[in-house]
Amino acid sequence: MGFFEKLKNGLKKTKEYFVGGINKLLAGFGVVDDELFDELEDIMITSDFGVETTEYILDELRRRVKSKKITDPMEVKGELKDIIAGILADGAESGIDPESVPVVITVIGVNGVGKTTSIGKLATFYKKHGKSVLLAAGDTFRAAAIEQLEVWAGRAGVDIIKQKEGSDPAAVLFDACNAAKARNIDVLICDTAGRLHNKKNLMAELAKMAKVAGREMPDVKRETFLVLDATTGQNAVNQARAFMDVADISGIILTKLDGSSKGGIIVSICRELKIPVRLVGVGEKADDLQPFNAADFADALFDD
Ligand SMILES: Nc1nc2c(ncn2[C@@H]2O[C@H](COP(=O)(O)OP(=O)(O)OP(=O)(O)O)[C@@H](O)[C@H]2O)c(=O)[nH]1
Ligand SMILES: [Mg+2]
Repeated sequence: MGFFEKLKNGLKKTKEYFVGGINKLLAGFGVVDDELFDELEDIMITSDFGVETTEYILDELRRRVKSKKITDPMEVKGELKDIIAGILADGAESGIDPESVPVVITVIGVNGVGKTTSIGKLATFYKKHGKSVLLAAGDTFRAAAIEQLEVWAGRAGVDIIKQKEGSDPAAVLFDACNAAKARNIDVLICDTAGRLHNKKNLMAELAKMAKVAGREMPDVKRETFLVLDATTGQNAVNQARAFMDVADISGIILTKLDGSSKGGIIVSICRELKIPVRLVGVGEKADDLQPFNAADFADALFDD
């Protein structure tokens, strides 16, 4: 399956629910009136666009309908797609450039959102582009977390630096940085624990890890990717706000789009958080993580 087909396939549930709903709605309306906008609003809210973003989009849509004198409901869809594509394209530095190395990436996020899986996929992605990759088992909270990362390292054919369960994540990262330097590694990716810390502990732990990376690899680009689970809807936006207080987030990985019919959340994220979406997860396998591209995404969403 090609890149675009895979994305379309990953967005199947959202396409059925959101775009399918809109198609049905527009086909049933003879005119563009307030009732049509009310129904559109319902579909967008239940697709997790969020209240604020839904209002913004519908205001813009009303403005365009008026200025372009649109009377055919079917024309509304094209305008809607255009507005959504515009919001998705607004995030600076979205996507990911595999040639932008060396880089140290720390992956953060709450329990079960898909951090470890995304790290495995990212390792596969860089490996495919000919880059050398090293993983750091920074989730030392559970032994199973270290083993899970080892399995992904094996799949991707990359090495992993680990310590025993309960060790200091910053110490694991310290080892990993030194191994990366000694082996001339292009991409070092560090896992973190997803347990719900209190904010103060989380902030201290992440700050300590950032300090280690900054000290050990001062000339290397550093990224912090926040992983959000698309199936959690607006909750994902709230999680992001909490993490923005404790870490300097350079991008978002939005996972499990394939498992959600409410993919509208990505529009809400792009508009409300002002953090670029870098990658999207569209399945559980190693090649089910795609660099985010706004135009492709809008096409895949609206394409029949
Ligand atoms: N369908 C689908 N499942 C995914 C995707 N990304 C991750 N998952 C699944 O989500 C579950 C949790 O993934 P993990 O990678 O273990 O999540 P985590 O954030 O590391 O979890 P903790 O370490 O417990 O905090 C696993 O069953 C993954 O297979 C995705 O894009 N699509
Ligand atoms: Mg994990």
